[in-house]
This record gives sequence, C-alpha cells and structure tokens, in this order.
Amino acid sequence: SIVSNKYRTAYHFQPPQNWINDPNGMYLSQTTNFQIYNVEVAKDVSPNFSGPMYYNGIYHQFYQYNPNGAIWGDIVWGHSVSRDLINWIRLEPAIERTTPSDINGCWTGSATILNGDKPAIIYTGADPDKRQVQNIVFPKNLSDPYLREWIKSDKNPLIEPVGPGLNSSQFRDPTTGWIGPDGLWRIAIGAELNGYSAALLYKSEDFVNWTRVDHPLYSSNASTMWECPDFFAVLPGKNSGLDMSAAIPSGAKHVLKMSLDNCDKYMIGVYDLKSDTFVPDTVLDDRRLWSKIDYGNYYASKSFFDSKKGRRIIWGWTNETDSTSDDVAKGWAGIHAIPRSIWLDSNSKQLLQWPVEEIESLRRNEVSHQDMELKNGDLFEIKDIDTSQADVEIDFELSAIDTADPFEPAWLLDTEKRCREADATVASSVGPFGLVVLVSNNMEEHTTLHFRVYKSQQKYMILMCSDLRRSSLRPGLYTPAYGGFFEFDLEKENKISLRTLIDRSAVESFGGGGRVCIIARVYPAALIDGGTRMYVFNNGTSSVKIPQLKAWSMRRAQVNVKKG
Ligand code: DQQ
Repeated sequence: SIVSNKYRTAYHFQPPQNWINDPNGMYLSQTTNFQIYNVEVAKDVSPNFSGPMYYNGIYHQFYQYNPNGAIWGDIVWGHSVSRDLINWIRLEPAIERTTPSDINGCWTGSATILNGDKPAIIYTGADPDKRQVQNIVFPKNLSDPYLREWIKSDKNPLIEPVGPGLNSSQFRDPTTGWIGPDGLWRIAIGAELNGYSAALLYKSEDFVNWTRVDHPLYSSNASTMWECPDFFAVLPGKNSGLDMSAAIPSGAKHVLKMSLDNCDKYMIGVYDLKSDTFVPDTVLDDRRLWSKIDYGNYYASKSFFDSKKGRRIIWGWTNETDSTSDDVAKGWAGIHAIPRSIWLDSNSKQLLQWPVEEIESLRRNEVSHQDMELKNGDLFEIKDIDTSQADVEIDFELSAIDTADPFEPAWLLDTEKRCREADATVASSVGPFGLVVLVSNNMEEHTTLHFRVYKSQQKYMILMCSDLRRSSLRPGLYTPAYGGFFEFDLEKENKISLRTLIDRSAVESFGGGGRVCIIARVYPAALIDGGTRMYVFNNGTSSVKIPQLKAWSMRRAQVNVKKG
C-alpha cells in the first residue's frame, strides 16, 4: 500500500517485510574464498553496489525475526550478510525452533569467534516447560563464505536455570565470550536473582561445558531483570575498539550495558580480574540517572569488535511508534539504528557514538552554507536536497554563553519532562536553537531537534531534545519529546554539533559529537502527500552563529532486497 512505501526507511536495516526486533550475533568473518564471494555479490547487488571495492571479509548480522507477520511471535534468527554494513543480502534463517531446548522460543544471543576463526553462537531457547536455557550452534560448513547453515549441538541445552534464587523465566540473552587471564572463556547472562537484576558469569574451557561462577559479574537491587547485557572494554579518548578475547591493555575501562525500562543504559567501570567482577566507577541508586546509549527509541543493542577497521560497532533495535493495526497494514515493523562506532570520551565519563563512515557513501547533492548568523526568531530553509531522506551536519557557535540560565539537577530525573516544558517555542537566553525536519508545507507537522544551554557552577550543561509532539496530524501515534543532557566545557570547545540522519519515518540524531544520541520514529502525513521541508532556527534571545552547515540527500541502500 502507499502508506507502507512512504514510511518505509531507505537506508536503515530492516527485512523486506514482517517483524524484526533485537540485533543478535554479529561479527566479521575472514573468508578464505574471496573469489566465490565476489562473484556472488556481483550477481546479487550490482550495478549500484556502493561498498568498498576491496574487501577481505563479510559482516554477518543476525536478528530476532517473525517470518509470519508484522507483530512479535514465531521468532527465528534472521541472517543477513554485507561487505559494507549498509547494503545487505538476506539469507535463510540461521536458527529456528526445532529441538526440545528451543521449541518454545529462539531468543537473543551472541556470536563469538573461537580460536582459529571458528564462529559459535550461544542463544536463549525456551524449553517445553518454558524455562529459559542456553544453546549453542556452529556453522555446518566453514568454507561456505555466507555460513548459511548452522548446526545445533547435541549437548544442548548447555546451561539450565538452576540454583537457589534464579528465576527460570528471567534468564536470557548471553553476551559474546571473552577470555580471562586463566585462559578460560567467560560469558554473562541476564537474569533475575533473588528478585535483583544480575549479569551472571559463566566459565568454560571449551565453550561447550559451562560452570556458573559463585558471584555475578555485576548485580543491582535498583532494578528488575536486565535484558541483553553487553560487556566490553574501551580506552579513554581512543576511538579504536578493543577485542574482548585479546589481552586488555592497561588503562582500559569496561562498560556494562543493560536493557531495561524500554531503554539501553550503561555503566563505566573497571573489570577487576582478581575478583572477576565489574566495578562501576559510580553507583547510582536511582536508575533514572543511569547514562543511556540513546535517549530515544532504542533497545536491545549489542556491540562487536570489527577487526577489519579496528573499531567497536553497536547496533540497536528501533520499534514502530504507530499502532499495531498500522503495522499489520504496513506488513512490517521495526528497524535497526544505523551501526555506530562507539568509544569512551577522554574524561572516562561517557560513551561517544558516531554513524559508521560507510553510511557517507550514500550521500549525494551536497549543499553547504558558511558563516550564517541566526538572530532571535530566525528560520532558515535548507533547500535543494531530498529533505525526507537526508544527512545533515551543523555546527552551532555560541555567543553570550555567560548569560545562560541556571541548571537544575532535578531535571536529570526526567529529561523528557524538561523537553516538554522548555520546548522549541520557549525562549531562554542561549537556545533553543536547532533543526526542524519533516515539516509540512503549512508547518502544522514538524519534528524539532534543538539545544539549550544552562550554566552549572564552573561548567555548562546542554539539553538536547527531539520533540515529536507535532510530528504528525495522524491519530494514534506515540509522540513524546525525548531528551538528554551533556556537559560542555567552554575552555576546550565553543561549538555544539548536530548530525541528523533523516530516513522517512526514522530521525536519528547525534548531539555534541555523539554525546547524546536520539533516534525517533515519526509518521507525518506530509510524507504521503505534500512533501516535506527542513529549517534551522534560533528562538533564543542571544544570536547563534553557524560557521558550517552541510546537507545531503541520501541514496537508497540495498537492504535485504534479494536472497543470497
Ligand atoms: N527480546 C528477545 C529476548 C530479549 C528481548 C525475544 C529484548 O531474548 O530479552 O525476542 O527485546
């Protein structure tokens, strides 16, 4: 139907139809048979394939997928391959419900590359008693560059929910494995233990026989079960990634990510090898204050180390925010956010994220503006690009920052509320200024991305909002005002950057060089008829300079268009 075509994204990851949720195992396989691979790729995706010409590996992406409809259910492990993380070829499902240990569910898990470039996937199955257990699969034929077929071990289930205090229906989503100083493999599993949330730690010599360690990797009484834990090492200020199965360099920090309360949160700390536990740098009892990977519609993310480019990449799931009946009518639901490089800021206080550079290969029709000044009330239209499928990068330079309003720490407890109260129409001294996207001709529909600067003792706090409340005239949509705060150091920087990827019903934004990320789903009627516009604006009383603004139309990527 017209509706489904117009809201469907052009370069975000999604299957051709039906429901998708969590990204599952991901990794780069170093194939030895380049010849076969290149021939097959050429057949499948030429002539418009935009990836790098030279490539010595294949990215694999697995995901929770319903082959039978646009709602959650009948889940299998979808499988797609790519050589550039942007254009994907869809393969047959890698894992389906076929054995007692996964007959009631084939849920989230992770891939690990074992010694000798042999991948293995450990995933959660639901058994005949609906207990959650962990299973393993291996590729049937390592010389198949696509690794199409996966064989279940007859040792399954490898891990069962046994032991006092363990809730057998809250025991899932194993992480990628890593090797400790004793040479043993480790994985963590999300669980509810004695009513607390925990990342349980398991050890193994051979990746098949697992023993639970007598303490969790980390646990907390501040929340219930954590879904999809992710555990990885980072080096402060270095945007290169670390391989979790290699020796961890000194000075490294560790990150524990967990999915709860409809969002992905994380803690930064150290991995104490003596006690084999994660020790957060700061423990916050109120989980509303925990840092978020993304302050918008983003869940069940997972990262992997990309050995080709030496970076860590994170993927997350972004659900629809229209109604279930809309999803059934569209015939599809769910996308994945653009894969992002993820690394630790030099202050070791927060993660930074940026869309992988490969996405820039889709840019065309560059427009650029230099040295603009926006006074109070100014609205400047960005023209000559496809404003419904675009990439925009803007630097805002601040003047009169000393006059910024004072910051209230209580706002951190509910950043969405702050974005509703201090919205794009409410002037303060410094801000709001930003970008308005997917604007209908009469402006009745618009999605606003904006910043506001507050003074907090010696530093500044920036509020970034993605306000969807006027995004569509259609009824029955979830249209919050998402928001997050980040610190701003006037001595080191005087510009606030905004990058926004607009992809029809997806608006994915990166503020302050990736300090606050917000992905949102919007369904403007203007996408169906009338067309959309885009503007930069300033509604703050002091003026804002834009030393540089660049915008591009984005080409359609080849996302799962054909079967390999
Ligand atoms: N989705 C999977 C679970 C996981 C949840 C089931 C998170 O394994 O806990 O589809 O979105």
